[in-house]
Amino acid sequence: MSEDQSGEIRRKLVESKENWAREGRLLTGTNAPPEQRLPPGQRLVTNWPVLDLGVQPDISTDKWHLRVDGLVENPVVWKWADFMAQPQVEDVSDIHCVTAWSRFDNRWEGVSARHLLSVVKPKPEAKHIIFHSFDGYTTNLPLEAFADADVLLAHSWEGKPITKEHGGPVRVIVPKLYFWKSAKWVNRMEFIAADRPGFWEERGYHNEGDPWTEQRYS
Ligand SMILES: Nc1nc2c(c(=O)[nH]1)N[C@H]1C(S)=C(S)[C@@H](COP(=O)(O)O)O[C@H]1N2
Ligand SMILES: [Mo]
Repeated sequence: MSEDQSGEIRRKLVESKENWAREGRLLTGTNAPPEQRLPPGQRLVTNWPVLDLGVQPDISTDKWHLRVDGLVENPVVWKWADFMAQPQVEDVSDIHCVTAWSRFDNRWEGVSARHLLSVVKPKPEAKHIIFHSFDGYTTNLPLEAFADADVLLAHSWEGKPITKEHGGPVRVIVPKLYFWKSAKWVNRMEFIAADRPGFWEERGYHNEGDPWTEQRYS
């Protein structure tokens, strides 16, 4: 093959890869162009709106604890020091709120769902999780959805402790679902067999909440 020919092949290869990259082909999430990262009906914001029931519990780290119970082999109660002693991970993900705003590239730090599962060991009957929060909020999630690689119990956002208004000291982050599934001020995770709706799920929100298929309301 002449140098010209191989140069041409190479040029075409690079060109098609560049096109793929522009289209976000074979890619999901952070490498896709903005048009494709934004689920249907959402608009991009650069601020971070606050949404909750209007009560923002003031939980200092010395009062904070997380109980994980129900259908697990090893129930735990983690105080702050126990929680911080677990392996720490970082993950960058997008927020999609059912009120139609999305926020890209949030850098979270905390304990991964997978690590928590490896510690508490759900029993085979465990199929769902109810998250309970210090403000009385609840939300439900299939165990499978919690076990996703990008799910974590976060204590930091962009390198700083999550503020009280956004659910600090610890909130759940479930990037692939609408943000109401991400409990702020989490204090208990209850593993159960039969699904049970949480606060918003009881009030007309969709039970699953996938932004890509617009599972907003039931
Ligand atoms: N404990 C608790 N968690 C909660 C809520 C709440 O009222 N209480 N609201 C949910 C809803 S509807 C949304 S959109 C997000 C908002 O999180 P933010 O205020 O950090 O944007 O938190 C979710 N988690
Ligand atoms: Mo929400």
